[in-house]
Amino acid sequence: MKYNNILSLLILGIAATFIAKAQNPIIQTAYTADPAPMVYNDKLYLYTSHDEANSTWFTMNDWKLYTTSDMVNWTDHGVVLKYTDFEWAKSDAWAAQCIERDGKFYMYVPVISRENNRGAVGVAVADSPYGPFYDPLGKPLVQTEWGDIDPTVFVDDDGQAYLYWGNPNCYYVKLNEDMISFEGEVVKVPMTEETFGKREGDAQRATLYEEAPWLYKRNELYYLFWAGGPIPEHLGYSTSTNPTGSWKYSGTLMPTEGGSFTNHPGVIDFRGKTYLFYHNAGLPGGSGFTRSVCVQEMKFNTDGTIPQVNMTKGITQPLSNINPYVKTEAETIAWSEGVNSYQNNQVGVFIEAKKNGAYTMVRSVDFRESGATRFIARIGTTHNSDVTLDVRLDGTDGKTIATINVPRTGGNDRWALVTTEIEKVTGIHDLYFVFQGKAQTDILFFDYWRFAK
Ligand code: FUB
Repeated sequence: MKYNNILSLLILGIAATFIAKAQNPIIQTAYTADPAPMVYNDKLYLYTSHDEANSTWFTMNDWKLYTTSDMVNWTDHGVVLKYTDFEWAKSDAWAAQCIERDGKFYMYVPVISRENNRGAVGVAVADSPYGPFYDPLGKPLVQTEWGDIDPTVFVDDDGQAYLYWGNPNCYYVKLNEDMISFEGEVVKVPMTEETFGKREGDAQRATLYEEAPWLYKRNELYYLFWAGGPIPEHLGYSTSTNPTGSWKYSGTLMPTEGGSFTNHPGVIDFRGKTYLFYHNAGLPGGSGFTRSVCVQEMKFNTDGTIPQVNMTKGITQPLSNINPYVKTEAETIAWSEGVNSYQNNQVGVFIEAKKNGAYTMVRSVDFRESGATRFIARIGTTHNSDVTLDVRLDGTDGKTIATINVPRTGGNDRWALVTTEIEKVTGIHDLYFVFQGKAQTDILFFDYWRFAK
């Protein structure tokens, strides 16, 4: 990607429309980008890169993980890997992808190598999708002369694994079964009009391909999705009957929109549907350097081609309900405003209300006919009094079923478990946790909740 004219694109990003009352962007508690979905044991794991707040460049230090079972409520698992976990890396935790093989999890990441100040792709391994990940090589897995970013990994039905990556060129290698070494030479995909479509007026980048490849297979047809130029980027795709090509340019998947000058595809099948993940600048304060991940369902024509799609407000119907009688993390959220997520050694990931009236919403909570009569929350504040947590049904101004006066614990390393009796609640509701207090900022912190009968 050529990052000239950054200033004007930044302004474009800042001017991006905030998609109010929508499910997209799916994460509102941090800026996230470069979505990499993975399905494991009937759960969707979404690894993202992470734009630091107020960034005016790609200030990216770590990768985060979010999970869902219903495609609407997302649980924040915090940072699972940092560029500093690679001793040889000096910066730039850009777009990564994680994949499972034989019970181990392999995360392929691009970073800048301190050896030669150039991009390189590394790999980290874990026994669980949540980590901890470690660097088994102590050095890059692959490095060419230039542009080693945006790795995508895919294991075919015959067990052969492939790693594609690169900007402005697209490369691939066949990974060995150990997933941390490869066989043969790095191969450059022919950068031709036939493979990636034609770009006008840029001799250095004669095709539409820019970066962000994503390899996917459906009905024996292989798809290489990618971010296309010129910037601001769109999403395009190429298809092949073979995982190493030859690739045939097959069209635009998603035109340029959404206020970020980059985009980045991640495509996955989950519970009988196919989903397209991408990013835009849809959150307040959003720009090309403070991006947000979105998702929507994807359809295919009978011949395997894909109808072009625009960005939508996302998935509005959850695939299943939430059980209120087991502990749910406060960072399991369908939508929120004025709330950030953090993590510490005491409780792991938690959320903090940044302003009076901030709220989180959890979709489709099933109290069943038997109903709930008690609400329990682990919570705290640094303020003396007048800090409350309201639990409301079906809207920020819906019926209040519980009000908790939040105890002053003194810091987010100290917590109180609070229980309150409530009027019986039955049936299925969207739950709103509304945070109120007189302070200018940091109203309260919230770790988990549950109901009891
Ligand atoms: O997030 C940093 C870079 O922006 C990624 O590597 C590209 O794909 C683009 O999204």
